[in-house]
Amino acid sequence: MVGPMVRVIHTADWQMGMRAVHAGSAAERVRAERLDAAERLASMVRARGADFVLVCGDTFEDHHVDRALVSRVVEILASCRCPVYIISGNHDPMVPGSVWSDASFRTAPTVHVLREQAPVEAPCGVVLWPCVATARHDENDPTRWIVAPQDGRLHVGLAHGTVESVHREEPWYPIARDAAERAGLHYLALGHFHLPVLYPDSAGRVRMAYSGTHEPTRFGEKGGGTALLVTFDSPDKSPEIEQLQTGRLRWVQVERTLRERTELPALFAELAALEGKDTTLLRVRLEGVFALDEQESLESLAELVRGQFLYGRVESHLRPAPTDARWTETLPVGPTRDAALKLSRWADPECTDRPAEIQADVAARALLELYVMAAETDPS
Ligand SMILES: [Mn+2]
Repeated sequence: MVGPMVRVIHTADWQMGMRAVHAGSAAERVRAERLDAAERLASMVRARGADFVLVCGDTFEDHHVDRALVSRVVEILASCRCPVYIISGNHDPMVPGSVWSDASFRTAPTVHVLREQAPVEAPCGVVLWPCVATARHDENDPTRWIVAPQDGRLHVGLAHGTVESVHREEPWYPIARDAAERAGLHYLALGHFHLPVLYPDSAGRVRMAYSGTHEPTRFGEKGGGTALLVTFDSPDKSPEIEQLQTGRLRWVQVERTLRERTELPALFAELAALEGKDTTLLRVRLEGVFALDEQESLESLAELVRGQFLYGRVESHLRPAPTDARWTETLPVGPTRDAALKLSRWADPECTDRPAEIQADVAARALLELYVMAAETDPS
């Protein structure tokens, strides 16, 4: 039987030892922050009086991570001061000679690496169903083996994989959206997807979830840096789920297509006003056109991005705006060229055959649009 209340902290995707080459000069800091975030998580485990912790895969970036780092991670897990149950993921699959055979795991009696696909007794009478990843890729649903008996006990699964469509480009370890319900689990703790996602079952009860990575890992990853506190009152009720904030860094990606002269100063003001620059990694990708006399604004923007943020870079794919209409003559003969020639004529304020409903500046903007489109499709 389940006691009055069971509290579980669910986390995943620590990816310790991540090289973070995409963070350039801040790579070292990014790696250090992953350890800090794990320490913050361990202190939340203690503060919330969790009964145990579930770590759902990809604790390590790969099997080649530094052994001192493995010891440090085991130390942090042990500092939770309650049992910790870990499954492997696609980054750190359970194979002979893997990171999981490191001696430091044997020094921490509360840290349990679940090596086999078999039910495990956890505190408070809970039964765990670990889905152990044994390869980088697998085409089968890792939860398929689970048939939890409806015996009044609380049954909780751990799995690492892709719930229908969260990662279209990476279809490995597919997990059905109704996996928890089908397996008879009260809760299925998931890892692999880096943002927190809760999945209600057919009755509207949340029975499976991704916790999100404890610290975001890449540009554009909005909303990670989380863990879940899952509280079970009774097996008949869905658990109460609270999202905890464990991460600190933000990976911001800004993509802009510039057309008008006012846009560069506006973007500068927007980025200058961002809060928390010292914990923000920023990637700015610019497309479109800029006038030659805007070169200076572009350089100030690059300076702001590089100088004031923890890490920043501007990827400029801007093209200089045309200074006259000669480029239209390089277009292949056909409708695009006809349109360009017409717009170019209409863009002249002195034009006499421009339709009354079209203003010269509208025609000029449309012409610029065509210029960018033509430049982007030009393989040169
Ligand atoms: Mn993964």
